[in-house]
Amino acid sequence: MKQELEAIRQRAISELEAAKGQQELETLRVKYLGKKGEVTAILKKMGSLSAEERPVIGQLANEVRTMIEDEITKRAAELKEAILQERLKNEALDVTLPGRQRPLGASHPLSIVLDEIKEIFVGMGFDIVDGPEVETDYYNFEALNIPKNHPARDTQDTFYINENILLRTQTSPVQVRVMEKQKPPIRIISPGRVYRSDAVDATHSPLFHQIEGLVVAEGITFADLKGTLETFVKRLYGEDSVVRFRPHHFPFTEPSAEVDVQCFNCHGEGCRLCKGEGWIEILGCGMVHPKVLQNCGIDPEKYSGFALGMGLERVVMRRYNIDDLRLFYENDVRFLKQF
Ligand code: 2NM
Repeated sequence: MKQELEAIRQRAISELEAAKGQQELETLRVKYLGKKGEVTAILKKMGSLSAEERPVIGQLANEVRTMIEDEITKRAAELKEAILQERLKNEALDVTLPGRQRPLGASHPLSIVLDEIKEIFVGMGFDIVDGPEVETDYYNFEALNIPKNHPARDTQDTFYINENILLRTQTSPVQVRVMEKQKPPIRIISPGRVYRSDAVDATHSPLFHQIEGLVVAEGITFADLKGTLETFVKRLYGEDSVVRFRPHHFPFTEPSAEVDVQCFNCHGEGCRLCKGEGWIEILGCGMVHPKVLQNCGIDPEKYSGFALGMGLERVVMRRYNIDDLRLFYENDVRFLKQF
């Protein structure tokens, strides 16, 4: 029995040393110290021993058991430490490494100037509204007094989805939708993307941005239009700006005008910037045509209004001296970083 115990001790120790996980340790514990374990079996057989042998073997068996228990505890701690060390190695952080750069974005020049324009109109009590970019023929043309066969509907200039559905060529359809829904007084601007079937060059793009404005209430006159636009232009280009109204024609306004600001580069002398004109055209406007009001369910006998429209790209190009509008859409960071 003594030899048996010695053999068990040897085997247990070498097996425990080879154990590679907590699960294996548990299996070995059961194998040697469990109810049906090898050491337990020896203890059970002690009844057959002589009175002299019993305490000797008993003591030895207890020693072996204690030894195996201690060895299991020791191996368990070692394995835990090994796992920890392995994790520390794998998850090591080199705190001396430089941080990863997260490049900070910036507002697009179109957004910078659009925000400024919105701010000016909001300051005058206008609401900002938007609407669909895919429109019906009715909202984009018919309601705006542009009947079938009007040159403004030229298929060359307009992207048609089908005969009745198209990409809006102006943001006026948004204003028609507001007039249909909302009773005057109405004071809104509608900035957004518009589409024309133009070939791309330095000054043309099939997608560009417009800001249109609309005021409808009782007693609105051309004087309100002039005052509002003069205020707008002076806030955008400086209080000393000189503004000029020129008669023009639009199907949806009557009378209509174009607004020029005196060239801030040459003060009217004529230079490269204003192409020798002395004036720079910045927007179109007019009194909303009675037919348009009527189309939207507003009584033109009771209400009147004015409207305006301007292209955002042109304003921004002038502001930053940008000579090619394609730069706005290419998203080249070397361009975008400059604003
Ligand atoms: C312009 C010029 C003049 C305009 C008209 C309307 C509406 F919906 F009230 F009829 N919205 N925008 C308008 C008037 C647009 O763009 C150069």
